[in-house]
Amino acid sequence: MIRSAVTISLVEEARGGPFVYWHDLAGACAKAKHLGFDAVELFAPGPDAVDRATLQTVLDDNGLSLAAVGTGAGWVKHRWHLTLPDPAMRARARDFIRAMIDFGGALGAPAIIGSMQGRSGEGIDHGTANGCLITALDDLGDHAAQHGVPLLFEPLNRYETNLVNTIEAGLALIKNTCPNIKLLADLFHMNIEEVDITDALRRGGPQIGHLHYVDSNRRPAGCGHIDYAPIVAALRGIDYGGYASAEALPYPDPDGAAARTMAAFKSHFA
Ligand code: LER
Ligand code: MN
Repeated sequence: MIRSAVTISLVEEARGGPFVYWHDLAGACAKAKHLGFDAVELFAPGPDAVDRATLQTVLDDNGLSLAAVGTGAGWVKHRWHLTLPDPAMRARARDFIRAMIDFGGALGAPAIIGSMQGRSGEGIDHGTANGCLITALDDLGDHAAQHGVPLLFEPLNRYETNLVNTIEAGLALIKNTCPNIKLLADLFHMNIEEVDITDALRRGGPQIGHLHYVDSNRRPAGCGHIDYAPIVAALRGIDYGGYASAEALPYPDPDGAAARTMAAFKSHFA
């Protein structure tokens, strides 16, 4: 069964980014419950930004699960990522992600590596950057396994990274890592990079661990030009049983984005 999730950002520096609810964790969870979401995906400033017991209480009070936690605050707040030329800075990125894995893992949620994959170029060639990424994922994937959760790795479009842009490239990458890494299929990035989104999902098969459910223009599902029927069929075909998580712009506003997502979710996955 595919379950619904909606994003909440608590990161000031991410303002303007693709998150539905902003800043008010308890308020967002109450709204998510009211609309019938199964879970929330949290983009937090760091591992200590939200008290875990408080978060668990807010989730329990609203009958919600934690679908996943983002790690991109390491980049937007600190300018750390896993493929920086300086080994000390890469170590900071890895420590930050490890702590975010512990934060989410304690609540049964996987962490996402998206923008923290970084890029090659200034001071680091492509092969070296790729090697750094594999070494880090190997280590962090093993770490996530201690919590009984996978580590989610997200291919991003070409304007955000030059390392892993497609599901196929993601599959090639994780062949070289520990087996506890799953891929995150973000329909916004896939609409830019994939030749055929449904083929890519089928190729990903059991390695697809999470879905960013969003439209071509990064507005909520149904507000752009993605044709969802074949995508839904492809997800069913691979027995996808994870979340469809609305990582979308708050268009026309957070409440409207959440309501539009839930209406689309019901029409696609009911
Ligand atoms: C970034 O564009 C994105 O899609 C996020 O999920 C990455 O952390
Ligand atoms: Mn995404």
